[in-house]
Amino acid sequence: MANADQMQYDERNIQVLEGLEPVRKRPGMYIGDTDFKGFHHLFNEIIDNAIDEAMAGRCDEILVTLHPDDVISVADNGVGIPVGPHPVKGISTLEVVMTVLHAGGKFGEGGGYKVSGGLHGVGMSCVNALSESFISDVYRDGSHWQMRFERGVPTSGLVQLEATTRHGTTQTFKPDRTIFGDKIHFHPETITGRLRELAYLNKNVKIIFHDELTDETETYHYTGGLVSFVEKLNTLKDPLHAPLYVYRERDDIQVEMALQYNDGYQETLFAYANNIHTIDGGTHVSGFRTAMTRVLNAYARKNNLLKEKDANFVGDDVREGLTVVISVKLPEPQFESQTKVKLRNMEMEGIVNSIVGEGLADFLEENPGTGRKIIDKALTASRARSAARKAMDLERKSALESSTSLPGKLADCRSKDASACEIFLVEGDSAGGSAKKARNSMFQAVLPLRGVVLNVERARLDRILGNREIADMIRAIGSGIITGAPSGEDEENGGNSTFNLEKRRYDRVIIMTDADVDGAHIRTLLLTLFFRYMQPLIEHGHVFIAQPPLFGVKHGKETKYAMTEEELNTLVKDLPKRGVTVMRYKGLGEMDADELAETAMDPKTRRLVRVELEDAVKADEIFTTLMGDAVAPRRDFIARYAQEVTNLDI
Ligand code: 0RA
Repeated sequence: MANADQMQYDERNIQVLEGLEPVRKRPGMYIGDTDFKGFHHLFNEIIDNAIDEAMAGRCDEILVTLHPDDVISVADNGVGIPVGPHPVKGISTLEVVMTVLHAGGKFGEGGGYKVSGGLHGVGMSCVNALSESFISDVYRDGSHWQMRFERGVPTSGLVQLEATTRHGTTQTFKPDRTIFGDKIHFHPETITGRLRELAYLNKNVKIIFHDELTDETETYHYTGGLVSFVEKLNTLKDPLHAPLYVYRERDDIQVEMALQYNDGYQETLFAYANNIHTIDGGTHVSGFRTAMTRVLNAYARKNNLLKEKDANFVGDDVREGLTVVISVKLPEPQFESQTKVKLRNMEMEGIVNSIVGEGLADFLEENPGTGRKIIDKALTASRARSAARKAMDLERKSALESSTSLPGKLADCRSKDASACEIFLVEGDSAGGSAKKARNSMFQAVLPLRGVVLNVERARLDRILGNREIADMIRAIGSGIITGAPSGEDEENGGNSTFNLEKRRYDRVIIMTDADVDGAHIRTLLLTLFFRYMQPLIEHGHVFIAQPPLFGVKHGKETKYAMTEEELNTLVKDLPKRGVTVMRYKGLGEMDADELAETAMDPKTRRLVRVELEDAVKADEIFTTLMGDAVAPRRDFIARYAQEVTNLDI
């Protein structure tokens, strides 16, 4: 028999279900998708809440445990989610937090947090709604409290367990298989990547990750904070000076920045707002850029390093070889949208500009040697840039001469509908010849590339544009290249990017190289070009890698293909017996047109891998390792990841 308490409880269950129903009906609206990303978004939400507690200065240790069966828990040593009755709802505050959908705003206004990770802030209730089980353990007010849920619905009341002096919150959950299917699993490296990033951004918190499946434990705690982050990013580069660190608070806003120039040409910039990686930049980034250009110009003029006749530095001049991490924390962050991660708060532009400007000016005054080095670097960059501009004007001029400007070696497709077309970048003229025979010329274009592609990581723009193969690719693809701000804040900043995704002449750019070491090398060089100069092409999923096989096994009229020795062995075993011929293709050129079409080009049968920019930090590291000046790390890397390098799908 149900007592009065349980009856009331049933009614509440129905209310909870109705409240969280939109989340279960349209999970994508809340967490982006129900694939790998959305699955990990659940974890991000829960860890962000623990980090919020750390940002409020109430927690300094977080333990993340990955249990078997995709159960994960996040334990913090903060004050614990309040369990007392909620002033408005009557039920416990914990239950409110876990079952009531909050419209963006962070729970606990006033007494709650100053700042919080707003973008992920769909709330713990969303994660709860999308979890087949969720257990909240709270340690506060002298007791251990616990409440359990299934798919957002409480399956227990708030239970008071043993007495304890401990304080904090442990959230344990398992994503709902009926929402996410049974193919996705927590990926430890995705989780630890985020934990490492959070530890760099919040130096006061120690984050421990324990993987019960491997019984491995990893601790992330960087007392150097952003300085450690920048040093890490520059590990394989040659820095010109010790990092510059700036931290200041103004009103309720915290601005933190570390930067260090190296002797390379690339800019590496990571910007965060409330711990969210703002890939597309925003007001904090443009404030930073304005400060850099303004202060370096003023310093160079004052010290007569820029002469009267010299023009001022522009933004691009002070970017070469700059590695910088900017992290701002503010009470009400506004982001452009869920997909475009760009900070919008207008006040941040001026605040970052002024704080970074002061910090940089002080640093230059105190370190004149470093100041001189940085200005020298900007001067060299500025000169190289005007040479590049000339080369580019020529390039652009010829590109404007419409069809005649398409490279001579390009076998273009007949369709002019870019959304239906694809281009194969093929290693070598002979493979190019086979590809031309194998293609469907209606929508497939072929551009053969001769020799080894130029390593853009080690060349300046003028040389890059002067390289025939690269210029041909740029003209064939049609969308131009990024020459200025790489992270989307061009509009605000008058950047001089000549990239326009809409102008691409093909929907898919397919890299097709031999399945051997040289092929892997050329593929990596091409990926470097796309990563550094056409990144939106990768971001929007337009870059692919063809997967031509290494082996063919002929059995009667039928041919089957294998990518590896292992696959070959299985294949041969599967077709046990007589009349089996094994062919080993030394290169694409050895395949006949039919074979090439079937394995690498015909959309009905080919294998293609889409290139993804999953983790920008890792990608940056890989490209630096593989393509930069330092030889030893590259050798180590290749030796360590020989398998992945040949199958590099970053
Ligand atoms: C609301 C108010 C207070 C703390 C929290 C929520 C809180 C939330 C989470 C989520 C994960 N760990 C957490 N720890 C705390 C402050 C209440 C007070 O001042 O006592």
